[in-house]
Amino acid sequence: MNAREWLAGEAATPDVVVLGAPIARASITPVESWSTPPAFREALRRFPTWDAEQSADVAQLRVRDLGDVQGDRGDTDARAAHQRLQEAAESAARRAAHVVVIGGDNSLTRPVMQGLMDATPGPWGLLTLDAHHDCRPAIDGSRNGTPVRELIEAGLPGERVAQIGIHPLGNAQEHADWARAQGIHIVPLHTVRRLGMDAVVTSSIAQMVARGVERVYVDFDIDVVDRAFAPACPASLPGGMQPDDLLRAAYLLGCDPHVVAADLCEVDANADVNNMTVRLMAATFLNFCAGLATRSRNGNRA
Ligand SMILES: [Mn+2]
Repeated sequence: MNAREWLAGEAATPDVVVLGAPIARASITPVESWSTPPAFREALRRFPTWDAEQSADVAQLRVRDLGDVQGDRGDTDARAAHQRLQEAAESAARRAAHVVVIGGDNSLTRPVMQGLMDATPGPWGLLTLDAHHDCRPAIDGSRNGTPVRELIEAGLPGERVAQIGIHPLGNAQEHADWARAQGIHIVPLHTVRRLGMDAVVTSSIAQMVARGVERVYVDFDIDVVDRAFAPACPASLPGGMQPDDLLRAAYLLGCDPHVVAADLCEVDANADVNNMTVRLMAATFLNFCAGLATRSRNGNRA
């Protein structure tokens, strides 16, 4: 069985549900990221369910793909699609302990996390793997550069946000200053390189837990990865994260009992080169799921 066949299984009581979010209208750069959820599913055909390094088989997880939420291609902006996504995320959270959303542009993070928080109120934290702070002010509504600011302004305490992989040339100073002033735990790329991904994931989660976080939502913005490996991300940069570090982070976060949900975003499959970005996205998802499978094998279901 390949990973595509696994995802097509129709578990009645799933451990993890998957939702596609084919949206693109909120992207600051015009993109066709509505094309990515189907390309992501196809890319899974290239992978087995077995992860030899972790000795984990994602097929041990009961999965249910709920399909794609209606996107925003027929709309003039993303507002209606964001509302649909928020409702879909809320109802997905009632079906399974874990929810994974496949974007779509990064504006999805705000409505999806809000839907999950509506379903399960409590002290949530947000951990991003992203070259950018996504702390632009939402003057023109929700965009792919605004979700972290919107969530904080809606009440998520900044000290319950951690950002791994911030790129030195990825952000305006005013947005970085705003992020710092909110108390966001910021881990720049050079710190990832100096300390290693295991150390920064462990310390980021520990920081959030020390600040009262019980449930962690992870935003995997694939543009955290070096542009040479992520050409389909409109805002990926040279000098970015190495793919193996992203994959390691995905596995570690899947293993962590605080982590309950994730999104993978910012890939425009129609702009990809030799499927390399979409396959990286698929591998990130599989590493996250291998972590979830390891967690349940260890009897540590969150
Ligand atoms: Mn982003």
